[in-house]
Amino acid sequence: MWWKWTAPGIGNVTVNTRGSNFDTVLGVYTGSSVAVLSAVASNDDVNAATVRTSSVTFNSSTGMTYFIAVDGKAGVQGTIVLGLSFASTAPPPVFTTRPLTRSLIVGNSVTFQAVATGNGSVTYQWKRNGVAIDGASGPTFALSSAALSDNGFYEVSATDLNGTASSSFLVHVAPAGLAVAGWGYDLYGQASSFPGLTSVVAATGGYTHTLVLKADGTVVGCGTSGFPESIVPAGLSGVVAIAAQGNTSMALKSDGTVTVWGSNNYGQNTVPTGLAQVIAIATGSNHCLALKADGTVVAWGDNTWGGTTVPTGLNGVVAIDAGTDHSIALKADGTVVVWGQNINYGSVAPPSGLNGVVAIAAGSYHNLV
Ligand SMILES: [Ca+2]
Repeated sequence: MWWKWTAPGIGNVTVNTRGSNFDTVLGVYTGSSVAVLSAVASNDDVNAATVRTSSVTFNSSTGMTYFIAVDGKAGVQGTIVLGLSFASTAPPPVFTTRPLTRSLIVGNSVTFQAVATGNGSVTYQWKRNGVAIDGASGPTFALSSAALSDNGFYEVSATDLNGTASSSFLVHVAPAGLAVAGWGYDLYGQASSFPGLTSVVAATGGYTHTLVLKADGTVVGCGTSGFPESIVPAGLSGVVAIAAQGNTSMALKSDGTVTVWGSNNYGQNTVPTGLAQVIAIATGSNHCLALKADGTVVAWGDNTWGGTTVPTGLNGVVAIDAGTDHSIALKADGTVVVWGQNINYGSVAPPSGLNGVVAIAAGSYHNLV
């Protein structure tokens, strides 16, 4: 008896006659006709002493048609049960265009685009905060009139015959008409020098400086102009997120690249070569973190306490933050990973068994979830 089966991709294939009620012989072949078949694998008994059905395992090629022959040993006959399992060993789709983080004001519109190549056609699904968005199953996703409720962590998954790959990004939606007010330590004007700033979408501060992100993607630095951390690089535009701590300033651009300025006492202004596809940023006093769209984290700058030693294999990250010397990451599974521990101020390791976390925040030498 002959069957034929065409492999959907490269993978491990197992064919067996388990359940057949007689002593089988099994062979798998390729070829254009019966006259020119070449054997791929064959088997008589799974176990010669006890199991007289047959099983073979082989590696398939994409689109290859396999001819499967089952016979009775020495001419015996019976009922054939044929089983076939296929486990893809091919990589899932690869994103060639990833949607990246955007910052906008309520009522504005934005369209995100994903392009992935894979084995055959690729299907897409967009999610917000881990929940599939109804009807969002094409390569583009639009917020036609952004609302505060659209704030969140987004993912797009791309699925083909081999599997699924995901890419993530953030949407920051700010109310219209925001301005900034400050108070407190103001020796350098860091709490007061906001010269009529409007259309603000975010503000943050370090020791003695303040950064304000405007809806047009520009950044304003406040504080004494003699401090490099408050001097925004000329021409900086397209910014979607800002971070500041100590004497370090950081900006994430809509193209997924990062710009750092400030004291540079630990080389934190030197962004790693080729760093791209970043969706979120955080800075400690002297080190920097970047979360990439593929869920991995890149760190650089001061590593005195290991704050830039990202744990090997860390992935599935959805949020990052940094304390003075340490770094913290939240994973999609609700667990938290911390690295870089200042022994002068004690351990910042998460409590044993901590899970179900939805947000993180790093203090100078402590963490909150
Ligand atoms: Ca047999």
